[in-house]
Amino acid sequence: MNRARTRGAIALAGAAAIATVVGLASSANAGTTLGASAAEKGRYFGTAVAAYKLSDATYSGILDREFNMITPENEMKWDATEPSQNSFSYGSADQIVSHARANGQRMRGHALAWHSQQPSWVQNLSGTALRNAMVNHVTNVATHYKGQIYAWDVVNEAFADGGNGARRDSNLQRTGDDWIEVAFRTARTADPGAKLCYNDYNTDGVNAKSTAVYNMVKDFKARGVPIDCVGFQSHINSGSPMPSDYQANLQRFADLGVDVQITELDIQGSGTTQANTYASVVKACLAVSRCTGITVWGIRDSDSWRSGDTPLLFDNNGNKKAAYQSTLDALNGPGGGVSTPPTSTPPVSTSPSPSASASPSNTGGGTGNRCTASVLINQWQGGFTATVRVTAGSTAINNWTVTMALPAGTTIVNTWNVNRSGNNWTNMSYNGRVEAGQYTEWGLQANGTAGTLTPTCAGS
Ligand code: G2I
Repeated sequence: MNRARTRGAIALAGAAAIATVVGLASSANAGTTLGASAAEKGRYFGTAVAAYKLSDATYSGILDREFNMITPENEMKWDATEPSQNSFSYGSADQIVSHARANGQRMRGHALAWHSQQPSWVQNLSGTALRNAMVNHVTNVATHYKGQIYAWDVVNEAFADGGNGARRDSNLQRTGDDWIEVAFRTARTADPGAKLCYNDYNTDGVNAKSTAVYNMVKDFKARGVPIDCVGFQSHINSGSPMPSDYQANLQRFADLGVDVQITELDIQGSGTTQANTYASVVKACLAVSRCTGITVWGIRDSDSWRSGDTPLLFDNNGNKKAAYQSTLDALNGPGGGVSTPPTSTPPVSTSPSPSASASPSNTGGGTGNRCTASVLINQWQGGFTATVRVTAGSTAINNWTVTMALPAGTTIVNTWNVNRSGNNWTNMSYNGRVEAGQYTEWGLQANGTAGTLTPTCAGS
């Protein structure tokens, strides 16, 4: 039953050693882009993307150079994906997903159920009809993108501002308090491989609203409602400055057993002040081992929903700002050890739900020199993920190579926590060290049929 908890405990046991390796790697080999530097810390660095801007060469040039996670800014919202009831339109969102696939970027899905940006037919529904429409929407959209989403914002902004920690009034809320857990359960069934997140704003420090979210997450964990992560939007400005307990707040959520992510970061300002705040946010994430990544809400200041605040990392011409450099420096700085490196958090490995454990279609394994490798396959129509576990023998190893061939006709979409050379898969800088009897995991996503995979492991 407590598969996720057991894995977490084992991973924690090796955390000190992994952190040491990360520290050495980062000083010797500092990244030169946001994505690469975050990856060296076992994290991602993402941005919101608008499909219609992908044809802008400056925009996509920066996107593909710097970012390894993409959130569609508007294209996966309800008004975009189901403009009329039960008639789905995925054109713009698919364009972004194809771009991500072609450029080795992963996807955060945003957002399945939200009071805002609902098509007018939804705004006009209530009661059971609305509840059923929501379930149908979540099922269809999550199924369409099954296997292609690292994490979904399943429910967005469901709590009210102000001091009482209440739910936000909305048509969805009026269908009953359980609408949130119904959305999460529905999403888990549709895509057992995606991490399922609750996402909100003004929850970046310890306050009545974030505590209400905290209590909901705690309750969900206690009752087995499938939730894997909490997103903190972090729209920081003069009216909503970075709270002094930002890191402590991330940590208290992480301590509930969920990943935390900074999902829509932008910081009003300019020059050194803005640069310092960006660095503080990055350092806070690096200090929380379950903070798996940071997404900024746009690329250039001119791309921002609040362009007048000049809140992003690149100016209107696509030049790097001081905030870019401070962000990169913070990513390359000390700290950032991870117990389970998040780029290694494969879509299928930590899902605690019963449906996830039912989904692997086969398992294989092999014994080798100083380590063993086993693989868990999650196959769906047309594609699969393979999560490979490398377990050290009776002595610790510092490097490993898994040999594993994929069947002809398969094409790799994405890999995490691993370097590949043909059929040889070797450790990254941060996950080569595996203590005696402990394990690390890496994975891949591919098109085609996995069949039976037979990994063998060699450690040194
Ligand atoms: O408001 C900032 C963000 C807060 N958290 C949830 C995010 O989803 C939200 O993103 C923003 C987008 O950045 C805006 O681009 O959400 C807004 C809508 O709530 C987006 O604005 C909308 C405009 O209001 C529409 O008029 C426009 O048609 O963008 C649409 C597409 O360009």
